[in-house]
Amino acid sequence: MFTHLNEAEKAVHFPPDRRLVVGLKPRVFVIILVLLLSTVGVAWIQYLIAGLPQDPTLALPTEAQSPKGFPAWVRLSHWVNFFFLSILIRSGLSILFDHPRLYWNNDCTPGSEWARFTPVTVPKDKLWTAKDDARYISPVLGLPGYRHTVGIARGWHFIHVPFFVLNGVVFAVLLFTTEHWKRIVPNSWQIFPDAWSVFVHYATFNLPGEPNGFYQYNALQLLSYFAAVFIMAPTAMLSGVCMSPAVENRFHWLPKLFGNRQGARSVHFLMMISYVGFVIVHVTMVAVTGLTRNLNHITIGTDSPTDRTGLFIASGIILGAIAFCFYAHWVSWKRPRWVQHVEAIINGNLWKLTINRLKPRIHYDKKDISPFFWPNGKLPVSEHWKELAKNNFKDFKLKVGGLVEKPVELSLDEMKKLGEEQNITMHHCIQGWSGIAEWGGLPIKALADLVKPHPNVTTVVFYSFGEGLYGGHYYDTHTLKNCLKPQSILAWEMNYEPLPQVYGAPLRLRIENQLGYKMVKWIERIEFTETHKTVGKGYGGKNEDDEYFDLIANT
Ligand SMILES: Nc1nc2c(c(=O)[nH]1)N[C@H]1C(S)=C(S)[C@@H](COP(=O)(O)O)O[C@H]1N2
Ligand SMILES: [Mo]
Repeated sequence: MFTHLNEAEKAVHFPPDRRLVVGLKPRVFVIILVLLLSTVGVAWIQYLIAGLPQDPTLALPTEAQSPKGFPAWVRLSHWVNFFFLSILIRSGLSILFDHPRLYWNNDCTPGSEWARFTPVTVPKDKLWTAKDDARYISPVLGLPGYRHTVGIARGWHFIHVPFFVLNGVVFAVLLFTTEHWKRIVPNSWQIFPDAWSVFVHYATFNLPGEPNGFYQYNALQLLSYFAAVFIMAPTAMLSGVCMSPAVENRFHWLPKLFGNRQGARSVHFLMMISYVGFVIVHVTMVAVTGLTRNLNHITIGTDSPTDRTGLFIASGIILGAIAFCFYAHWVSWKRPRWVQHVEAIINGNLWKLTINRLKPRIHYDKKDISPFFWPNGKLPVSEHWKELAKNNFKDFKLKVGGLVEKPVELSLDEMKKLGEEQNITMHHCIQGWSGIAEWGGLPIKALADLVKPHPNVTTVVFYSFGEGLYGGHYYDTHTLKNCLKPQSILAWEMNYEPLPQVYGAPLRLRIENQLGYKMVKWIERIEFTETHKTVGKGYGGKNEDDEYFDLIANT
């Protein structure tokens, strides 16, 4: 299947070290222990001292309840949700493993993570880039799995997000326009003590009476369904949105709901874990409380305890979803451009109307500057760059040309005379890490004013001295519009010092609403053009060409 990959690609995707290690900070174990003690522990104490509480399920009416049963829209959205959720979780895992560490702090300093999924301790004595840090995940768990497949994984994730949200919204609307909301929304405080009593039963292995789900759920079940629909899903959606650089830059207060941007990423992960936990318990309960009847409820909407139709249909749906997983792998490896294009068609258009219009704002000041900043990309091997570096780039001349009235070549000193802007901003890498730094340099607007692009120019190409992950010149493109937004600069300064080589000397790009891979480092020359389609392979950048990163920034 992988014969079409070249050696460099195989080396990245199938590294020799494929260990999967889960490391948690000791305080995480303490929290888990406290959670267990305050629930299961207390349930046992109550059971041993006061005996089993009365089973509230016995007091529930068994039939003739209204609303009852499972209308077609409930059944349909349930299975649609199952399908989307499985794709979102599996592609999310692939994304997570591209930066296998979770933090509550914005700087992502190695060692400060509360959870890690890598055995690697970041070496201090050599350059260890964020891409070096990416881990392997089995394709059984991840979509597409393997290592450093974040571009394709994001494709799958984002293609399904709008439909997952839409399915949820349609479900919620129908729930409240019919009376079915009463089935999963608590309407009396009594539900909480009742749910606790049911929980004491389960926790002490005394199965409570089982109401027929066609008419009633027990109190704990009702609360779990409520949480899955009205707490976990919205929290997952909100924390997902908060990871967008454009959203963090414009609506800084939103990620703050989760502490900060990395808090949002951690919560997003915790929602995934909650869903996995929910699905395990849910499926187990469906199986042990009358599989055949339960599956008739949720597939054909009847209450027959013997008819096998539901069982067959549900098995068919699950097999279909598994078959789709195989198909998705085939697409991921044989037709990755499809994923990239479909994502661009769906999300590109959505984003064009929404977050691509946002302008970044400044929120950070000196005290927020990160003590650590993950580097990414390989230092240029070009002799020309090395020569220039020896002399601190005194002989460097930035070439600016293309469809402009007045092409120029500028030294760093000449650029400094044109103007300087200093901004403290947050960097968002597509892999998941972030960092806050000060960047000083020339607003691209000043450069555009100088060279005067033709009226038909829409795109600016930034060529690097450096190479891409799989070789070949690194470059990326931006819309002229993005280049003219506030804080779009060519930076020669980082944290009030000359830009270090690792971080892109002599010049690097800062276009704040974009992800890190669009911020070309070691810039050699700039070209104003009508389209990105004639540059490189034509997808808008080295990562878009070779790693199938999102095309949406250029729409
Ligand atoms: N020339 C070049 N520029 C590059 C890259 C690269 O590999 N080569 N990597 C990009 C990525 S993926 C990120 S996240 C940022 C990292 O910038 P930093 O090293 O300052 O953190 O640089 C971007 N610019
Ligand atoms: Mo990145």
